[in-house]
Amino acid sequence: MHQALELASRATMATSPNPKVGCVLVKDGVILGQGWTQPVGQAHAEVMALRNAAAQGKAVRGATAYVSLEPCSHFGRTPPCANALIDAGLARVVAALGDANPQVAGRGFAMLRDAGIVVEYGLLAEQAREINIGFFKRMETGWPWVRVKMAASLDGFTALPNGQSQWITDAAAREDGHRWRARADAILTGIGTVLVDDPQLTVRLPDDDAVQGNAVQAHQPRKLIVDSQLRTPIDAKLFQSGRTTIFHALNNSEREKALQNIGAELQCFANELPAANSQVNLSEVMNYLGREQVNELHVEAGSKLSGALLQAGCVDELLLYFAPKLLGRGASMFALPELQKIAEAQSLKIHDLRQVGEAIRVLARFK
Ligand code: AOF
Ligand code: ZN
Repeated sequence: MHQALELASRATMATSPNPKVGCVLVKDGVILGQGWTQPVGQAHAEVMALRNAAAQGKAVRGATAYVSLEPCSHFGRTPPCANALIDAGLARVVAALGDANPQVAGRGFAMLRDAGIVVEYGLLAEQAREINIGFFKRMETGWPWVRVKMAASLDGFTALPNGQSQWITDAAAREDGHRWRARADAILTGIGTVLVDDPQLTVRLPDDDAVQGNAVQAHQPRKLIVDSQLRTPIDAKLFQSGRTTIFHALNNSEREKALQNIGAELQCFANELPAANSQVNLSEVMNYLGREQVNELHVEAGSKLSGALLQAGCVDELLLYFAPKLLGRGASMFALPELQKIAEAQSLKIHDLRQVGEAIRVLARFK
């Protein structure tokens, strides 16, 4: 199963919204074939493993399949993997965990059992879930897995009072940040950041990632901006490549047309009736992204949007880089309402803690 998980992590972002799965076929302690999920619409891991065994002339009848997810039971873009395993005459299937897709959940296992195959699951389930954490979140709740990234000084400031923020963290931490961008389906920012930083919101990684077969290089996440009053400049750098969607809360056909003319997609999700002071309804944004099959959403925004997402209960984890610098005064990380009691504080647990370059990297999740 460790090997199956390693194979799953070789699948590229092109599988999305389909989860990344790995499969190893074993008989008498010998690996007969292995495979991982291909780009969406193409073969799943189990089919790739069966093909791999066939290509080597290995007979898989009576073998065990170790799969990092329950084999699918449905005719989606591809036929059911459960059928392929049954037809190949496998004796046993060991899965890490069940599929959360309601079209599959439990049915893949049932199909295999009905065909007389021994089914077991639960092996390395937690690790298997981590690889597809966005897929599971979306299948279970309809919303993407939302990660908010922030870089700050050791005393918690993200910029100087005059707005300067480039660069608080060193190149190593910034490159690490790009790796997190690369594994997301979409990157979200706010109009404040667009106006101040004019970000490109692209993934930029050194070539060695492509060479090592991580293949994160090719994937550029979709770009998203929360811009209630449609203030995004049409010459903003982020329009230079990729697909951009602007969430707004204003009816202004002139601005709308100007932005659509340069290729931006617009979605009006106003909290009240669309007007000059309306705000974007962030829950509606999450519903929309779920419908758009965004599994993992990476947020790189300022304190206002990041704080608002926290307040709206949209955030699953914080990815924080603390550089060993003191700024004394400046912009805070999250705009949150003043509390009267410590007991009212939003409380998280540390999921991962390590040093990246000079910075301390904290991955914290809500309980
Ligand atoms: C598997 N093995 O490697 C993956 C699975 O549209 P389709 O046919 O590609 O099916 C997509 C669904 O299949 C997806 O939502 C998830 O439930 C499952 N993914 N299943 O047996 C795989 N990637
Ligand atoms: Zn399948």
